[in-house]
Amino acid sequence: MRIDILTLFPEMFTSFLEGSLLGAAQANGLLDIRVVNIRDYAEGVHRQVDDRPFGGGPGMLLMPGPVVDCVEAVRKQAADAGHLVMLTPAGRRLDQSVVEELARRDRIVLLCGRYEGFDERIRETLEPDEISIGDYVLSGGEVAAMVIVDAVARLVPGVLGDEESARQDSFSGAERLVEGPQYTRPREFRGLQVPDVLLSGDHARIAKWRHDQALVATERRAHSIHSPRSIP
Ligand code: 6GU
Repeated sequence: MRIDILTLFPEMFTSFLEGSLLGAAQANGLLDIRVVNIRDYAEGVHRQVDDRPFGGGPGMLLMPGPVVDCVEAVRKQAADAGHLVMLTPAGRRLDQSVVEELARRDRIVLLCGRYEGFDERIRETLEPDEISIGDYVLSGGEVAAMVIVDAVARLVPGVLGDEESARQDSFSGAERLVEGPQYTRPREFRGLQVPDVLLSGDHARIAKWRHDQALVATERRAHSIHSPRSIP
């Protein structure tokens, strides 16, 4: 799978992409991830990429010229122009089913915004798939792009090594359950015991227990979302 990341802050991705999982997947040829500086497509001695909004208001907007030129040039680099994603808090909310949808593509192009947003004509010209990672405001799309790359990459066959691991994750499978509790050694920690069923060797009983626990954890989470703990 090829992923292009278009940003004004390419250095933010350096250590992220060198990390163990993504580093190995790129070395193996399972992933081809490229970071492109939008400023390389800006004109004039100042290489200007942003400007003040017409009509007034705070902050700066990304200008359509350099952004559209950059996206078009990068998409033309391969026969498959890829699926264009714009990172914006106004987009559809990312969840595991959106991640699975992105992971099925051969190429995605992630467009990161900074400042107060994008000139509207960028959307009108490029008609991107607009995605948000949640209802809060980030200073730019870079962190959101890293979230998408991390979540998508682990679904690409071969990247995790153990394909079963992605299949068993929280939010995977038809029921979209979160995982229940898990235990490793020691069998007793400060008087807390590992549940007997997990030591029984009865795989059917263990699978049923895990599913029941996942239902409990998912139900508890549904309640916690609607009644958050109060701030002291
Ligand atoms: Cl994709 N971008 C920004 N700037 N803020 C966000 C976001 C994206 N998703 C949630 N908040």
